[in-house]
Amino acid sequence: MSADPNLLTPYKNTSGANASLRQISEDAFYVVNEVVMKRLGHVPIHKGDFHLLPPKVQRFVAEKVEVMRPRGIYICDGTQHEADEIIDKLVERGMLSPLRAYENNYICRTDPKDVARVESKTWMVTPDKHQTVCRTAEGTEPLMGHWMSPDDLAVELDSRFPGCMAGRIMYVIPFSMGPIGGPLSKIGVQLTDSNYVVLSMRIMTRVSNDVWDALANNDFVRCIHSVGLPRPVKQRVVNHWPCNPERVLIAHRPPEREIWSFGSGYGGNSLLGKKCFALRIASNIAKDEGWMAEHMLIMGVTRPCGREHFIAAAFPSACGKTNLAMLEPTLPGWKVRCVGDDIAWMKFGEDGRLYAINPEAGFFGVAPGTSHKTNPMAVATFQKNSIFTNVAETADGEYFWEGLEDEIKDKNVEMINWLGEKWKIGDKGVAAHPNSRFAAPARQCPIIHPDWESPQGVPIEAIIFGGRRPAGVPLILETNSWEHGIFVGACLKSEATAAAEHTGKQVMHDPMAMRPFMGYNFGKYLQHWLDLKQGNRKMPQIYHVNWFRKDANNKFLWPGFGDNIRVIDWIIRRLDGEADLGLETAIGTVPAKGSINLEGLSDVNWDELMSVPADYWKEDVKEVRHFLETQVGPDLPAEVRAEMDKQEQRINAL
Ligand code: GTP
Ligand code: SPV
Ligand code: MN
Repeated sequence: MSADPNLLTPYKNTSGANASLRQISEDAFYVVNEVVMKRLGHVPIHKGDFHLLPPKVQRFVAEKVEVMRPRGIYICDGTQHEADEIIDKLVERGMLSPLRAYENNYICRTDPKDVARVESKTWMVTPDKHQTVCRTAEGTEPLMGHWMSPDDLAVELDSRFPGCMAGRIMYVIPFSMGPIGGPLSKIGVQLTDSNYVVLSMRIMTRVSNDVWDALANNDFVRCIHSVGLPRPVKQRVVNHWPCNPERVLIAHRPPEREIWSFGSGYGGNSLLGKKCFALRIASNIAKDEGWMAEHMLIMGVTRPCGREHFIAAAFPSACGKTNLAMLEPTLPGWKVRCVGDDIAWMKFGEDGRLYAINPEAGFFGVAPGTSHKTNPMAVATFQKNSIFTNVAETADGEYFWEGLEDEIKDKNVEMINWLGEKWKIGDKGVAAHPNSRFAAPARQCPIIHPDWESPQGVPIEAIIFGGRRPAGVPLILETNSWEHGIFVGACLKSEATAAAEHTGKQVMHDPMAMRPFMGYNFGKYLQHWLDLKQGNRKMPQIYHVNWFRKDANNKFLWPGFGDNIRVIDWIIRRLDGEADLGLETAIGTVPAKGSINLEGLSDVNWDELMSVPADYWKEDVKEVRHFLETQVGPDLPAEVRAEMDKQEQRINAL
């Protein structure tokens, strides 16, 4: 299929025509030039004043209106009034329904074909392939990054976007990642034809008219999203959830700071501030500007003595970030407060410390497994003003999912499961989809940190990597140096989860927990981490944890959740330099026997939990070498290669 030559394809060449357009009266408000008006055509503005938008936004909107041809434009202001109006409309239509047991909570079910991120259809578009992917070995498909050429993208976009909003409203969402106007914050404008996306973006990001003012001195990330089902609709719409699963495309143009998403309305595919912007595009900006955009939670931990420490932790999707970020300590006198549960933007300050902000404003958390027992703070957070997607609803107007069996009042209550079928506990099948989620405002979290919106961020002392490793990997280890920590992060692996389209439980590589979110060449990304160490900077100590080691009976060896504070306690005492805590091994320092506080826990098999089995690691180091040599190849930084060589020698000496 070739591109329609008559079609306006602004994505083809931003350095040409568009760039010159962008320069016209960049800072003059109230100017709408003729070109813009022509592109806008006679599409009515349903809400907001187009003339008050910054000219660069007017042009962005007008260009896309000309291509996508919506029946109207709705400029969002992020107010409660606006949300109420949209919610009323969606409830009337049957797309959302109120969960009567709570205040302002709603449930919705997607088309069952649209339930998770679609990694196979997510692309990074750069002129040179190796800006996106590493120079992998001959015949090796790159695992990190998925590249498409700009020419191929133009064809893909031309075959999807023209007329894709016909009969629908185009919502214009001004949003800030991070506190509006903050030194670490960035702005985005998302165009979408999904009102579910509008409501979710309002929870997950800061949507406000103030964003327009902050734009005066800043550029913005251009986010274009369509469910890909223009009216009149030719196929059957399931659950009032328009989508186009066969035609899904999520494409990023890092040099242009632009995102094009088509065909899906769910999660990271459509809430473009999250993975698309805050990780894939932001990691590119971060590389250019000397900071970091990472898939990490941020927590503040206060010890019984009153001292507080901030820690960031990178775990792959559905591996426990939200849970750790809101941990309720089982050790007396400890306090955890949440700064963020999924993404951290971090930059070194003048004082040499690494400062982190949570660019998001809400939690988009995995529902199954979340309960009063496992994560009481998340439960408290989503008692109001939240949206639940693909969970079950009880006849009492409550939510339900796997993991709530012990907490539900009436265990025989009739439910409608995520597929819209009648369901009861004990029936076959599941209540909720494994990747069903809640979207809840972060400010409602009872233990949200008082500084969670501090524009400067909080100072990070430790970075933790971790994944689901059923065998071989100890509960905790401390890496030997910044460089060794980067090597350990690069070797991160985990069992596949339901957050993406993978099936089965195979252990997969997920370097730095960023495999699905890498914005550029992974070797260059590792080099960027290495380059951050300079001058007076205090590099955070790097750790690796594994809450998921199993015994011969397939049972977790570690209780996890609130008891993870015991591991955090060990980390903090190590940071403090307390003596006799560590035992050096070939892969890093593990806790000396008895150095983790296990008071009140029965039957923890310390030796099995902490062991570093020689045969396992001899296999692992071979596999890791193969992985890094074939996947990263000549892009692997020499320092990381040296760490691999040293670790291999240590392991082979076992
Ligand atoms: P994303 O939002 O996809 O990035 O996931 P996440 O990393 O925030 O994962 P989350 O905290 O939502 O946890 C995912 C699943 O892991 C849930 O079902 C939790 O119940 C489970 N989980 C979290 N922490 C632990 C733990 O310490 N031990 C065990 N066994 N399971 C855990
Ligand atoms: C993840 O998969 O890591 C998530 C959910 O946080 S989504 O926003 O859908 O990517
Ligand atoms: Mn995540």
